[in-house]
Amino acid sequence: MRGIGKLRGLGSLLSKNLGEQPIIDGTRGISNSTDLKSVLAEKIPQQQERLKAIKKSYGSKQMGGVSVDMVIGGMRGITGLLWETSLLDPDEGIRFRGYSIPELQEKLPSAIPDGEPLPEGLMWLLLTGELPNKEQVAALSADLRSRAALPDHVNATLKAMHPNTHPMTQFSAGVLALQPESTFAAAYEKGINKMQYWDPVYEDTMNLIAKLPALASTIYRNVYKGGDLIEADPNLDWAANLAHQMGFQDQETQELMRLYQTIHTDHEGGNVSAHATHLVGSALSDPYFSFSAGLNGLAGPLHGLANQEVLSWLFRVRDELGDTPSKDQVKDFVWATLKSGRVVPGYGHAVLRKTDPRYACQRVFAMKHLPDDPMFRLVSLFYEVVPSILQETGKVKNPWPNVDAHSGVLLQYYGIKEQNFYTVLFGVSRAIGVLSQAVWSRALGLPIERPKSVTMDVIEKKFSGT
Ligand code: AMX
Repeated sequence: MRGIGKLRGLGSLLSKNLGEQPIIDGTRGISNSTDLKSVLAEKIPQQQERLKAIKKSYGSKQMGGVSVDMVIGGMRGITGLLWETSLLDPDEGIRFRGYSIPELQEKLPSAIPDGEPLPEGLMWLLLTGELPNKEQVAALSADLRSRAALPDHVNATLKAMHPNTHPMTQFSAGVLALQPESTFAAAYEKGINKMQYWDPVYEDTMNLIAKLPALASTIYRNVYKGGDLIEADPNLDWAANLAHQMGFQDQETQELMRLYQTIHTDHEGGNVSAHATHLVGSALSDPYFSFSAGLNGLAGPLHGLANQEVLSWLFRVRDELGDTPSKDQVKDFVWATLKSGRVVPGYGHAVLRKTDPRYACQRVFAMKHLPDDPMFRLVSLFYEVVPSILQETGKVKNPWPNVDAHSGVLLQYYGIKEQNFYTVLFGVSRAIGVLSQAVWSRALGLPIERPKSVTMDVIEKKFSGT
């Protein structure tokens, strides 16, 4: 219960600073109820009071200055978002509600003894700040299953698209095709009180996340398997059903999918997919609109598409140098990539300054299940070679691998060979993080985003002394 202990600590620290006005962190006590929505409903008023007290007491305090470099440089280093579900430490990596990935692998319920965590467990944690027990995870799994069916018109929409349409374009369009089902949009039209926004956003979040395995697997089966769809298995959990509906029935692939779907959920609020979802949601666009916007950002090669790029790149290495290239050959290949003005995909990060723990846990999985796979060996060889080369360039701030440097090789090993599809799998997972935050964004009444922009003229006039 470390994360919760941490939050408790923050609560008491804040109350001390505020004198008689205690700030309640809302995560005190562990709920035994298996009904996620009622656990959440209990916590929301406390968190609303907490935010009000923070605004009142600290609203005028400064959290760091903004330099011209920050304004021009994609807002790097500016703290400008509230994001409750996870926090990224540059050296340590991601923590979900205070818990690291290895801690979650130990503490979250799994489908098989000593197995990988179930993403439903992480979803419960992200939404409530509480580590769930087995019964709570089972109840959430069942709730998602009950909402999972995809309306027929969605597949008809997908099929009407040009056959060359990238799976990510189809995925985003499929999410938009579901938008007429939005409970939030309907409630807003009827004039819902803003204190109640979180409730229909929660319903949309549950419905949309529940349907993503069916949507993603429909795209997969349409594009690569002749449109022969597979029904969901009522005995399987959310991630295993995704693998199952794609056509992968063996337990090890389903375990990989559970791990994959857990680790890609959330990476605090400033990354492109999270921020795009948050920004669009701040206009009170419903979760279908806002998550689709997040997916469009995830589709960029500097963000989620990097997992596809990594694999294409590894294949080029293998085609040119064979299965077992020497270190020197790999070094030359990396330098050639850099000299041609391209990035080394899967390496670098805007915030992280160490090997991504999401890379590290996939490496552990590979060492356990596929230690002798030639592609895994190649990935390991790159891990030995790339960081020092990127350091040598003198400009790359983080020479270490990120999550995307590893995932493709694991998927390949289990027969999911279509790399154009990989970012869809990333997107399915990302929904859990960004939509859990969307529930809290509406519960906390966060306002429409509207940062100030300036022209070059303004900067020159301000600082040139003219
Ligand atoms: N290969 C080559 N050059 C790189 C590099 C890499 N992997 N990572 C950074 N650089 C370069 C930048 O392009 C930039 O060059 P420039 O000054 O000539 O424009 C310079 O190093 C400084 O960049 P930075 O501050 O270290 O990184 P950033 O915050 O601007 O960008 C990121 C971060 C992830 C976009 C970048 O590292 C990159 O392009 N990596 C490869 C693509 C990738 O793996 N993306 C996935 C990231 C994780 C995710 O979102 N899924």
